[in-house]
Amino acid sequence: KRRDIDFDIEDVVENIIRVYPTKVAKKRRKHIVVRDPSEPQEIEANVRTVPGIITQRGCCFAGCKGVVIGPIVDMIHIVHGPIGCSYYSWMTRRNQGVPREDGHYYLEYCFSTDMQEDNIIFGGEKKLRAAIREAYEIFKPKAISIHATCPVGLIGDDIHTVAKEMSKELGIDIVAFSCEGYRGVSQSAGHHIANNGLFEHIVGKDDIELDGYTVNCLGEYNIGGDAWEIERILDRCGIKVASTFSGNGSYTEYRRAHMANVNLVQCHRSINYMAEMMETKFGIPWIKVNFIGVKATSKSLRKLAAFFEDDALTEQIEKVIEEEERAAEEAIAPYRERLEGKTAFLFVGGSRAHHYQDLFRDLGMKTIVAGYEFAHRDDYEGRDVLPYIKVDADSRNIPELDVEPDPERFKPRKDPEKLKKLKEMGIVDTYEGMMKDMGSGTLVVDDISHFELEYLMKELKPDIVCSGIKDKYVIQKMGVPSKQLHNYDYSGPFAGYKGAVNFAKEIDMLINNPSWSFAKAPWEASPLIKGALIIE
Ligand code: HCA
Repeated sequence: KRRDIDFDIEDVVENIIRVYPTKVAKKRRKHIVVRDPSEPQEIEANVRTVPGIITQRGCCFAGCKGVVIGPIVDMIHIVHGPIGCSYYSWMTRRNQGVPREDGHYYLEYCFSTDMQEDNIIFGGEKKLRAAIREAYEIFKPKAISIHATCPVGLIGDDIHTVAKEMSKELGIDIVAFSCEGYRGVSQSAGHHIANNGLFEHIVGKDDIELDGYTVNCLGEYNIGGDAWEIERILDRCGIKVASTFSGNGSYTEYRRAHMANVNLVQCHRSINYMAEMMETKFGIPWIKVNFIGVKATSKSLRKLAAFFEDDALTEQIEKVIEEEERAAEEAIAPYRERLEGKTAFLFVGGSRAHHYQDLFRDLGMKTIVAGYEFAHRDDYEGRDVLPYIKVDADSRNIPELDVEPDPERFKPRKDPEKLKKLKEMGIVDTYEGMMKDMGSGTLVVDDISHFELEYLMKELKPDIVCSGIKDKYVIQKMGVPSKQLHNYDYSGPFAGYKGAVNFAKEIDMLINNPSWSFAKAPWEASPLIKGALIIE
C-alpha cells in the first residue's frame, strides 16, 4: 500500500498515547487518525478538552466578538466586560476594512464597559446603558452590538433586555450576543451565536434588487486583505460581491444580502449556520469554495461557472483562469524550486488546515499532519455525518434557530431539477471535509495538545508548522519556523492568485532561512532542565 509518509506513523501515535493516564489516553486516541483512504474514517471532535493537556483553543467570546462580529466595519461593537477581553478581541486577527460612502466606520475604536469589582457585585446593566448612550451621542451609529464576557453570565446581567430598551430609546438596531467565554467547548460556540444573532436581527431586512451576477462571500474574514483579492478576481470574471461575512463586513450590506444569487462558503465551520439559514428562509443555495491556492481558486471559479450556466460568463472565467494561473505559476516557480519536497504541519481553526494544503501542493510541499482547533466532525469527515450534529456539544448549549421559508421573499435561484443536478455533481450544498484530501499514512489530530505537538515535531521533523498564537513561539523555540494562519503574523493577502505568490515568497523566506539552525533552547544545553521538561 502506497503511503504518503515514510515513518512508522502508527508507532508514533502509540508512543504519544502511552504517555497519558488510561482515561485520557482512551479519549485522546479518538482524536487522532492515521489516514487510510481505503475506508471511511471517523474522528472525535468538538468535545470538551481534557483538563491539563494544554489546548490551543480559544473561547466562545473570541469566536463571536473577535472572529465573526468584530470585523463588521459600520457597527459599534461594545464589549460588556473587563478591558482585557475588549482589548484582546480588538483587531488582533488583523481583519481589514474600508469605510463606505456613508462614512460609518468604527474598526479603529475599541469600545468597552470596562467592568470593575463594584459592577460585578451590584450589577453592570446601568453601566452598559450609559456606554450605549455615550457611544450613540458621540458617533450616531446605524447599529450597535453588545458582547457578553464571562462575568456577565455569572452575575446575570440581562443584556438582551438592555438591548431591546436602548434600541427603542435610540431608534437604531442594537443586538446583544450572549457569548460568555465559558460557553461551549471552544470558539466554535461563539461563531454559532454570532450567526444566529446576525441572521435574526440584521440579514434580509431590506429588499433592494441587485444587478448582474452577485454572490455573498461567507466565512471570509479579510485577514491581511484576502477578501479584496477574491473580490478582484470575481470582478474580473464579471461577478459582484454583494457582501462578505464578515471581513470588511457591512450592516447595510447584510440587510440586503438575501438578494444575492448564491452564497460562497469559505470557512465552513464558522459560517455554515448562516448558509443553511439563508437557504431555508430565502432559497439561496450555497457553494463550498476555497480561494487558498492557485489550482483551488480556479476550481472554485469553475464551480461558479457551472452554477450560473452562462456561456459568456464561462468564457470570461476561463480567460481569467488562464491569465491569472500563468502569471501566478511563473512568479511561484523560483520559490517552488527551493520548497519542493518540504513538509508542513497545519493546526489552524475551522477550514484553513484543509485549505492551505492546496496552496502547499502548489509549492510542491506535502502536508503530513493536520488538525483543527475547533472543528466539528463534518469539517473532517464531510457533511454526510450529519445525524450526529443535532446532539453535538455546541447544540446542547446553543439552540438552532427555528427558521422557516419566508413565503414573501423565498426566491428559488434555479429550477429545482438543475439544482438537484448541481448537488449530485458536488457543486452546491456539499462539503467533503478535510480527511478525504489527505493521503495514506498522513496524520489527522483534533484539538492537538502541546505535548503531542512537540512529540510529533521531534519525530516527524516538519520543515514548517502553521498554527496560531498560543503555539507559535513554542515551535520557533524548537528551531522550526512557524507561520500563523489565523492572523498571518504581519502579512497577507494569501488568498487568490496574487496571495499565493505572497505566500510562496514568505514560506521560502521562513524555511530557507539559515537562522533556525542557530536556535538552541536552554534545556538542550542543560541536561538538568531537560530532565524536568521532557517526558520520555
Ligand atoms: C481566538 C481567535 C482565534 C485563534 C487565534 C490563534 C482566531 O480564539 O483567540 O490561535 O492564533 O481564529 O483568530 O480563534
